[in-house]
Amino acid sequence: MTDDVRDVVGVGVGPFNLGLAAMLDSVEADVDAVFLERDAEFNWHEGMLLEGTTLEVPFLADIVTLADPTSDYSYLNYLREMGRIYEFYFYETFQIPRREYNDYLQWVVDELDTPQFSREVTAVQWDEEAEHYLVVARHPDTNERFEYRGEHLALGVGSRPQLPEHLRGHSEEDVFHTAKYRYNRERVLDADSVTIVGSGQSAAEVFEDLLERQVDHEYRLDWLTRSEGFFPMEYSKLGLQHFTPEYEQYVYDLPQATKDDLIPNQDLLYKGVDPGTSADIYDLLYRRSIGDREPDVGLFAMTAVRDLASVGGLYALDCHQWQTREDFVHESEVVILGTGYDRPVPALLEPLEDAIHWDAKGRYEVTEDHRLEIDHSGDIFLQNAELHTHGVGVPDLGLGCYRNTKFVNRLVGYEAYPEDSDTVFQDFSLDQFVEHAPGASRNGSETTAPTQDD
Ligand SMILES: Cc1cc2nc3c(=O)[nH]c(=O)nc-3n(C[C@@H](O)[C@@H](O)[C@H](O)COP(=O)(O)OP(=O)(O)OC[C@H]3O[C@@H](n4cnc5c(N)ncnc54)[C@H](O)[C@@H]3O)c2cc1C
Repeated sequence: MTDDVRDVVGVGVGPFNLGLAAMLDSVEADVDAVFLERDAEFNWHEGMLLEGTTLEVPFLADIVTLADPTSDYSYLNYLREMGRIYEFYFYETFQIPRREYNDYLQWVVDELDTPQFSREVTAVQWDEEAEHYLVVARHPDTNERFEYRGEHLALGVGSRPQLPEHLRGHSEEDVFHTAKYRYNRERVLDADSVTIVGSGQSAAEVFEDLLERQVDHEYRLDWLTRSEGFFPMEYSKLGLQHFTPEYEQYVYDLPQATKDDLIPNQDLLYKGVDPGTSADIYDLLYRRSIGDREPDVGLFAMTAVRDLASVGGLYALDCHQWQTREDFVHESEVVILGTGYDRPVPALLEPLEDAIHWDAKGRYEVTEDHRLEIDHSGDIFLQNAELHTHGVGVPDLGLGCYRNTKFVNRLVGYEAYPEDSDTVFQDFSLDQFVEHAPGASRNGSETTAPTQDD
């Protein structure tokens, strides 16, 4: 093995791989790592960094605290270093501004020497003779080629804005994904009519932003969604326990067919509208309608947008109300698509295709500790690509530390960070419930409940 073979090469620098970089930096063991990012600098979903928006998880879900509250890379230490800890103390709010979370992550990037920017990874190969990965990258502007070698990989390329096929192919200034909203906002404010499609948090934030600005710009604003309503995402304390190691383990242990039925039906655990955003929108509409005024706004659910055609400077949305089975056309100058994100298998893995284990639906097979099943001795740690095997906690920022704990401990070969367990007040698996509840027993087995004779 030569000196230039790193222990781990990270692909992508989002919150999850940045967390891994920060957690590796703090362990006693000497781990040689590099993390490669395509963009020229760090930015977290820049197109949606809107004034007034907050993280959907408490600040404790920064990239290190749940694994190590004493870490130098914690959000609280960032505040201390910025001279803002007293200001935060009286802010008294767990959900921090998204702009500040971004600033915090940029601070961590500056503190570390393992992230490298303007490095787009184009291919990963396995060097059969040397038994390690060869990672090929290019500079996106100059096309200069770089090679990195690593015993292991951490794949953290995140997700991609999803534009339904039938809504593509129009002017990118007039019809675009919410991920591009901030870049296109000036053009939107000039329009006479704007329609937002979808009812997740991003769509709601764009709607709220445009509703606030409507008084100065006077466009017609409509919000359509295929969902049954503008429903909230789960925010009750017991409900949030679905984002824990225990629930993740429960899902992992289910048969794949059961997971495939379950996961698509759990959207409202993490994809609906934040109840606070929903209340803000409602209150704004209420104030706008004082004195019998009609806000120039429409909200309409249960409506699928089936097609989009450009007609004389406007877009005609071919709509279908699926419950009453009625069709209609809706015209709008700008259409903003809050149609979610997907996680395609990145092309950079093509050279490894034959060694990767795929399931019957062409998805990765994944180990319990979030590694790709592959015929090579080097591990590939999966960040946020294993929703189909581990469930809804996978994209959640609060579970990033737990996943990275597993990766770090495996890399260093000892328990550098504790692997949390027993984190919930409820049971998800029957085995656990039977173990905890004296009155419960599996059919056919003896109850352990105390009897009157005991
Ligand atoms: C607008 C928005 C808000 C969200 N808010 C929350 C929230 O409040 N709470 C929560 O729990 N979750 C939230 N999420 C979900 C959460 O999963 C993401 O916020 C999080 O960014 C995912 O982190 P990641 O590291 O997987 O990927 P990303 O943050 O997407 O980062 C991946 C990085 O990889 C880079 N990359 C991709 N391909 C390559 C390549 N070939 N070579 C080099 N680099 C590459 C990309 O440029 C990118 O910088 C939100 C998601 C969105 C879209």
